[in-house]
Amino acid sequence: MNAPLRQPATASVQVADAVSDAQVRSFVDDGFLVVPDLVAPAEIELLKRDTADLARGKYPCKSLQPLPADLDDQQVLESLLCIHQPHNVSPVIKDFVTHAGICGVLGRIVAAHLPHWDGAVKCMQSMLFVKPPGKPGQAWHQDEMYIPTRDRSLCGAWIAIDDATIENGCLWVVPGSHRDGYLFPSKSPEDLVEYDGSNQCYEFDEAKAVPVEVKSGSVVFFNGYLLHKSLRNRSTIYRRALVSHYMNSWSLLPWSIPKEGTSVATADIRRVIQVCGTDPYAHKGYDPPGDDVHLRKWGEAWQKVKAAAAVPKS
Ligand SMILES: O=C(O)CCC(=O)C(=O)O
Repeated sequence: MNAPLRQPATASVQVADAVSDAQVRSFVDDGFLVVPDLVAPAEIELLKRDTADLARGKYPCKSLQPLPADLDDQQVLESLLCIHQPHNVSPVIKDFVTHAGICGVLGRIVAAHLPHWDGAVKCMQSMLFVKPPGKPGQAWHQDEMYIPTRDRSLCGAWIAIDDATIENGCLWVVPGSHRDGYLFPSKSPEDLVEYDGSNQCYEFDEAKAVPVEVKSGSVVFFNGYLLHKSLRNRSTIYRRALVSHYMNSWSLLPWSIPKEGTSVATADIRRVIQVCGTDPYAHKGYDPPGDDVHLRKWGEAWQKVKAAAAVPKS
């Protein structure tokens, strides 16, 4: 079999520093940081338009085919919880993955817990949460459970497209829960009205949780070990958010079980985008971006959980 096609390395990106030392310290201590007004109102309008355009199939791909033009935005969006990897197909979303203001923060915080880190950051994932009125949130979890890094540097940058409130299902976090680098045990969620069926962490003090209510255009940065969740949208407006995930470029990304003949120690997914500083592994090249998205739809997730629960345990 041929070796996978590699793109040439274009792996050095300079962005202006965008945070104070006090903000970096609070990210290291608390595991999250809110930066208001990082995304301009005109950019937010662009994101809103692109969310509906994506759902309408403006960028045709296997999972998103063009829909009839007479459907209104509500009809095309109403069953969508989340579009995974929208930057694979939308150039608009790809521009937000490399947003200069956001990357200026990432270049200071992502691996600020490591003494000699030089600010190099790469991105491996984007998710566009649509979360229409009435739709569920995602139960307590840690993102490192899904995307392992070798140095605890995973970081989400969650752009609030709408004002995010307790009522419409903002993020909740347990400050400091990232500090030990401990993966909490998890199980299927019990409350399938509140949550979308993804696994739920337990055995921690939930009384320490705080809501993260933010205005549209704010960005919430959070470490991959930070316990976080969101509740059902109880309001009459959408709670849209674009979250992209980043990590220290010096850490390998052992995101999937390595192919036969390679070892766990050197496993390194190269479907990444360098967004800040210089990629020390640029000599390996990059895997080409995906050409599809994955849809998390309300109803389907719930049916899956129900079906799994109905299978008798042997
Ligand atoms: O926005 C949400 O509702 C959940 C986001 C989340 O859990 C994540 O980005 O990891």
